[in-house]
Amino acid sequence: MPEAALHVGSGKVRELYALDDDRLLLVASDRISTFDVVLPTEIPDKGRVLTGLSGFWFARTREICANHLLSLRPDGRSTECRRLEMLPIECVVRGYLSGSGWKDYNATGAVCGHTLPAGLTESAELAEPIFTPATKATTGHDENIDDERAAELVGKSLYDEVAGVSIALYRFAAEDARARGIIIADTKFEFGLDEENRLVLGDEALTPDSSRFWPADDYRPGGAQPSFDKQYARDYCETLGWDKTEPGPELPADVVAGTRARYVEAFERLTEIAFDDYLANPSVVLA
Ligand code: PZK
Repeated sequence: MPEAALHVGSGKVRELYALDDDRLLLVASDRISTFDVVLPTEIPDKGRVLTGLSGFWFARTREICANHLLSLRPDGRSTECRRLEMLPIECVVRGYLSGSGWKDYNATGAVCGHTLPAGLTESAELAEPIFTPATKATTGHDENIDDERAAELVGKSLYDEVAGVSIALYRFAAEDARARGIIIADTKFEFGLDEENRLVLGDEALTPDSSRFWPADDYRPGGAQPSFDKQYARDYCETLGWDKTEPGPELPADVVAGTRARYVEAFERLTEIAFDDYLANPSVVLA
């Protein structure tokens, strides 16, 4: 826990502290959620993998959009960042039909007002990525909204800017990841405004917790895809007959080790940096 810092928020697996008026500390824990439930067993270094990946993408996308990252702490799991005025929408980009996008398409033929061709199968790649904003639900699940509603929430010109920047960030990362054997099926960005009202990318970005990562070798449209990082834990949970309500089950050591290895593998494939080098000096991802 950081010294002399006020706790200002909690995510399911992350904590946020105020360092001073202008700076926050975002700390990624090793907690893992499956089926929306945080499990009692941690995955060692998961928070470091996610923090390192987020820093890696922030460093590589600065020309597309400014971001809130100031520095990575030597612990590898804590990000010092600029305090922003966060926008009240979740900026989701989908390159593939999965999750709530697949559900909405099945029910209506459209996702957030994007009418898609008939006959698409689950996990199909879309001809072009689509921007599918959602509201930040205070409880439960975020709700998909159309672009008219999202534009009401942030204003038309800012809406057009976040939509364009979100698509550009996704295209950049998805192309890079695909060349390294990982499909980023979709991803969620959170933006804020700085003191000069400039658009700044915040939160974590392009991690397996804010995105769906799929192993490209196993990609078979027509059904759900395995998760690059969480599949061992999900498969184990499915063997238990657990009803997916709190409390979640403990994970056995082999499932923990297998899951940790997948997180580290995602980090090393995407960054081309040895994870041990990151542990020795987290700033290596920013070079
Ligand atoms: C901010 N969250 C969500 C994330 C949590 C909560 N740079 C920023 N400036 C101001 N506010 C935020 C950020 C960021 N990032 C993000 N809530 C506020 C959140 C992680 C852990 F507890």
